[in-house]
Amino acid sequence: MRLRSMKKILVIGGDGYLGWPTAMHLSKKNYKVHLIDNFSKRNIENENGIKPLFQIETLKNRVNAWNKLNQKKNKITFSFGDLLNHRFIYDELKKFKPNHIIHYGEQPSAPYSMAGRHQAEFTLRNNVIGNLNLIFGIKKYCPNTHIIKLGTMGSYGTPNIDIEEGFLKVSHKGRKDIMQYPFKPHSFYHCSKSADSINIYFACRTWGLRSTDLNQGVVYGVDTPETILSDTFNTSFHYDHIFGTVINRFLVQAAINQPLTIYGKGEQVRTFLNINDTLQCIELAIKNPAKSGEYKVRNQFTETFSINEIARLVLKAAKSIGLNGNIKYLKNPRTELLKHYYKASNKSFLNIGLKKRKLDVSFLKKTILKIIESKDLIDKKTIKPSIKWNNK
Ligand code: USQ
Repeated sequence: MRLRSMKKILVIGGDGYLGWPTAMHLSKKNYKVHLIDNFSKRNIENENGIKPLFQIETLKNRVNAWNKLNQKKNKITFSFGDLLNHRFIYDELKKFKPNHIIHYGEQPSAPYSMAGRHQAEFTLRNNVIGNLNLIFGIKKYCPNTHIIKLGTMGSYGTPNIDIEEGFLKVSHKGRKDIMQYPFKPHSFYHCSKSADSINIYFACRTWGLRSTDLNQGVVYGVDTPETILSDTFNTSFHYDHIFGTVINRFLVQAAINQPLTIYGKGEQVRTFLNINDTLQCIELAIKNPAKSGEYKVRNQFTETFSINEIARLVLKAAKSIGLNGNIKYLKNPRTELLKHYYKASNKSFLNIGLKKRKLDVSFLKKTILKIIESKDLIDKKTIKPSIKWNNK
């Protein structure tokens, strides 16, 4: 494969839980991949005394090891820098001129964004202004580049009507229009993602940029075909109360015979997908890009569950390998609807060929067994939620 014909992909947030597996996956598929990261997630880990479960190498070491293993011309490259520094991202775009940008480079934790004014401000500034600098850079240096932006299902919240993909047909006082789907975010983090969606849609309408906004559900899982090649390629798997997402937390809790921490009554419903389906969706989004001036929204999830349903599946898996498995219902630290209607569409990805992986007991069992191998590294102190949405 000649470099000249190879599509170039910029992955922003290449050090993260999804960014690093995406980088390896696309490099394997013969895309030329360049990463950038500001390591802000590692700073938040240090600030809060938390770390991912499996040992992770520095990004430089991972990139070097990957390039050595592959011995290919299309080596992954990496630049350290911050989207808040607009000159940095302008330079990167000017030099690399990507065909597609996959933008994961945002503060991803809802609880962190709710910890206080400083954390909310950091989240909004880092995410919204970083994204703004990126779209200004694209306009100036590579206006034909396709931006694949990681959004969130949490921007829609839990409305009492069906969730469509980005837009809603509205009929009001005898007139009709198609509007951006109303936002009812779950946290300041989700507010930052909603603001990004408004800004990107505006830039597509006004400057003719092209973007796919991927409203992703809650991701779970540890392994991808590339991370399992060597411990050096591990990704940042969290189980703590800040970065750990619910299924990953339950798996770790089950592995150490701790009760699963259900917030409230567990009747809240969310959408979910396996980390390998994130990779599949990214590739589908690359192969089916938005056109110039188009702002496309795809809801990125495969299944819908209540938290109780998730807990029941994890318990079944835990019990099948002789673990105790039990549940603790905690007073919900978040402000969220406890019981609600929920029906979300994901037709957009199904129409372009998404093959759904199912969350099943055998997958959960396998993951618990893997976690048990590293159970001495689990810091139990970081599991209990201590951040409240409203500490009145
Ligand atoms: N939950 C529990 N027990 C726990 C942790 C969470 O019952 O120990 C419940 C929460 O109350 C919430 C649900 O599980 O109702 C999901 O919480 P989460 O922490 O797994 O996910 P969330 O904070 O919404 O954020 C995560 C990612 C975020 C992504 C989002 C997709 O951190 O980056 O955007 O999932 S979504 O949830 O669809 O908005």
